[in-house]
Amino acid sequence: MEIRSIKQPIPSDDVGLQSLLSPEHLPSAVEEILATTAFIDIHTHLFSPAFGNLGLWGLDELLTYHYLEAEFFRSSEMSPEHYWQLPKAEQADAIWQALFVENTPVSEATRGVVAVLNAFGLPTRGPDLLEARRFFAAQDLKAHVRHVFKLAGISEVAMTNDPLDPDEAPLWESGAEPDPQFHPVLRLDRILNKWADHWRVLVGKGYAVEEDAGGKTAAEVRRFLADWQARMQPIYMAVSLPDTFQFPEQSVRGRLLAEAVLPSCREFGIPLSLMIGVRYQVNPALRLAGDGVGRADLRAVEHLCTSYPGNRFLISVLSRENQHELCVYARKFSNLMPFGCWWFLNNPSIVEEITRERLEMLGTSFIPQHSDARVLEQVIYKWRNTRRTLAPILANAYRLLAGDGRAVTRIDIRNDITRLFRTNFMG
Ligand code: RAT
Ligand code: ZN
Repeated sequence: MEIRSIKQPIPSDDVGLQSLLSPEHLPSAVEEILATTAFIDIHTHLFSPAFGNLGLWGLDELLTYHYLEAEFFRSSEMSPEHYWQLPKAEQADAIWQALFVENTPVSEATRGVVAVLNAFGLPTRGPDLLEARRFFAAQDLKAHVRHVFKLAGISEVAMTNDPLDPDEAPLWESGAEPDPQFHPVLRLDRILNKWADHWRVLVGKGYAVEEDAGGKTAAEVRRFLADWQARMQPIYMAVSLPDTFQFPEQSVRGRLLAEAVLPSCREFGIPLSLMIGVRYQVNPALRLAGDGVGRADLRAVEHLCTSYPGNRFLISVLSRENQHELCVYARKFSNLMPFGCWWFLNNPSIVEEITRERLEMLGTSFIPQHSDARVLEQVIYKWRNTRRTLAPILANAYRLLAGDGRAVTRIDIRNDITRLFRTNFMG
């Protein structure tokens, strides 16, 4: 994987780094090392500036994040039908009014907006958004990206790039400029989950595929993936999957996974990311905010890891109830890398529970978090919250270890944090 690695030479004669830390110094040492290690954000919906309007940033996008839209309809009389007809700035105003003026923004997603405003020194409780809008309108995007990444403590992010997205594909086809801070990820949702709506698009692009995925379809999808591999140079392939996901399965998805996607990932030497447990469109009136969660049958993961030892799997499960099973499977299969506390799980109480469980069961062999940011500035609050939640968990793990007879040094902590937030992903 072509990821820049931050080499932080550790001076072997530095007494401060090598000395054993006493329990009272652990919290501050962990906090400091978390704050000074640049993380890799392995799953976002952000785009590099070369993708133009596809990349969301700024105040109106922050306020109309679908996590906030779901909360808005609980605190406003406005119907979804009315809301969707409004221009974006008016949607943002309505959300600000309902969730930030008429109510105290204590939820995770609302606090996030407050934290972003605060990071830029903007008012967090004003009756209107004039000053904030003026601030964002004055930013030069490229410089703003660098500033935001610095504030978030990240060196690079993974994008989500679906080659069948009609808005995005033409940009790749005309040669999107690579950006070392934004890594492409080949997203397969349209191919694997919505084949009936998209197989004709492949036919239109010259691939001899069939509706029932018969005939030469698997070979042709492999050819399609190879062409996109060459065009995008993705660092992994990815798909989100329903709570009902089964594998193996007599279905188009089962067949395309087994005969096209898995062999292609092996051929290109890249992992496959599976995000399992979405109940799609439980309330379609809410659009992007209308998906729910369901417990999945992780025997599908067991089968994948057993039957495809030559593939590497990055796996995130959306249901809280699936988290322990995922850790058990990770203990069985070294080609499985659990990652992130995804979407409805990205709240401090649940992140804490899942991270403690993973540390206890897997040591440092997992990836604690990704941001899933859809709007650039969200990485500021999401990574800030991750660091804040993880610091006491890690410090406590080291305190327990010291109690059992082994104190740690700053070098140990730095190695662990680098492994968790960088090298576990680089493979
Ligand atoms: O967290 C989210 O924003 C979800 O809407 C999904 O995008 C999910 O993260 C996904 O990548 O499918
Ligand atoms: Zn996502």
